[in-house]
Amino acid sequence: MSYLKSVALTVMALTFSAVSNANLLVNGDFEDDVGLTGSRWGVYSSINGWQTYSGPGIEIQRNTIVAAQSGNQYVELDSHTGTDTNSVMYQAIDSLSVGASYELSFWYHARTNNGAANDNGIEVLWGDSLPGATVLDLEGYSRNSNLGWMNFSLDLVATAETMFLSFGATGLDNTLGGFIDNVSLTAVPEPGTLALFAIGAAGLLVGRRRLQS
Ligand SMILES: [Ca+2]
Ligand SMILES: [Ca+2]
Ligand SMILES: [Ca+2]
Repeated sequence: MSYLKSVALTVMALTFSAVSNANLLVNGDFEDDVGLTGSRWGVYSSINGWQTYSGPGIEIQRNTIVAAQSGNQYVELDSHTGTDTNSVMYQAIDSLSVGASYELSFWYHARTNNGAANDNGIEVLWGDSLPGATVLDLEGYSRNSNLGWMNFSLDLVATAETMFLSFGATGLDNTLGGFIDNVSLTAVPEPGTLALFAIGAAGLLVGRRRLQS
């Protein structure tokens, strides 16, 4: 492959990835400053991009129990203060295309060895109003299975321009639960968009070939 041809393909690949991979979530990595330093943790009614829907709040841990999957901070939703410690947090996402698919990706880590009692349960909810419907329910994971951080992804369809994505702790309310980190929501390119990119790529290649001949 000629140098120019490979540059053209690289530019197209980068353009395509910029179009399809932009994270639509605010603070999906939970790295925005909440005033934590060192290996500290705190519970917040809201953090940038995310609000508490129920329970005592969003617990941010800064490399406290495990190293973050990405950056320094991650979230535990079996939070701290009160008796019903399992919390739900949500983010509203605007300007979506009704009927379009979006890929949700996030990382999960079990904290305790009590998976049998669903101590580390995390559920994902999605809907055009709160609390939305459960679209994924992680149950039964134990830390002593040594699975570490696990990536989960699923396709979600927008049924309105504004959708609500929520994460909630489930199972034992005991301040110890599943961790989540590095959450992203990205548009899944429609077949028509892919076809346009393919036509564009073919056109560029033909153009190069003509210049070379
Ligand atoms: Ca993070
Ligand atoms: Ca906690
Ligand atoms: Ca728990």
